[in-house]
Amino acid sequence: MTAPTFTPLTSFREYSTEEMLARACAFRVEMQRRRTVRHFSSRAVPREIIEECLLAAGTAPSGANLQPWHFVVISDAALKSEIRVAAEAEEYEFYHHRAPQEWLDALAPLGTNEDKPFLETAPYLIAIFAQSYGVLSDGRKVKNYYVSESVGIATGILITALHTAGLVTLTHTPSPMSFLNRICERPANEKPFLLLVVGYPADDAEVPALTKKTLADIATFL
Ligand code: IYR
Repeated sequence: MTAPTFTPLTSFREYSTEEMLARACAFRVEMQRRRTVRHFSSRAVPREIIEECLLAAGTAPSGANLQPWHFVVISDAALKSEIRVAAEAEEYEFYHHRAPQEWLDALAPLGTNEDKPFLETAPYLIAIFAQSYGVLSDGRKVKNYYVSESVGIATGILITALHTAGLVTLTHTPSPMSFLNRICERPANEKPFLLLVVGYPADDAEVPALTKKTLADIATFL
């Protein structure tokens, strides 16, 4: 057992109520500009931007601070093609056989199908892995806690960081995704969580006309 060590909280900043409201409002407006994009440009993005966003994602709270995530950043054209081929094979099965009609109906407003050209066009694919358990150097397994909550929060911060930096993303979830372990050479304790497509939008990019729920729909104050 490791005893806790505490240090003073020096990073906290207090704002006036007006400043707080202005900041919260500015952030809300900024996030309302975020759209999931499926039409990507092949324009290059400097790697340092991705590195900064990954460092932001790594600040996420996690169960027992075990940080049960791993991000594989793929820019290699041959690997992206391999991922496209594998993902499209799964997606074909999904759209033509596996998906129940109810699911296809729910997806209809998004206009998605089994074609995933963006997996080759976008400059980066970030494969996000959730470590179901940790492995010590002597091979012993260590339990991780609240893995999907932790990785989900880290992914949310990553998406927010990339949007704030001026890029667009697509949260892509081919199912099943175990081909990502093989292609990314990740060990058995890591489960693919999702594949984030990252880059600039194509010049003629379009997005589906969607609305978000109202505050009254998503929140209750007691
Ligand atoms: N994985 C498929 C289907 C899909 C499922 C959901 I839920 C979405 O929000 C979007 C797509 C695909 O990527 O096309």
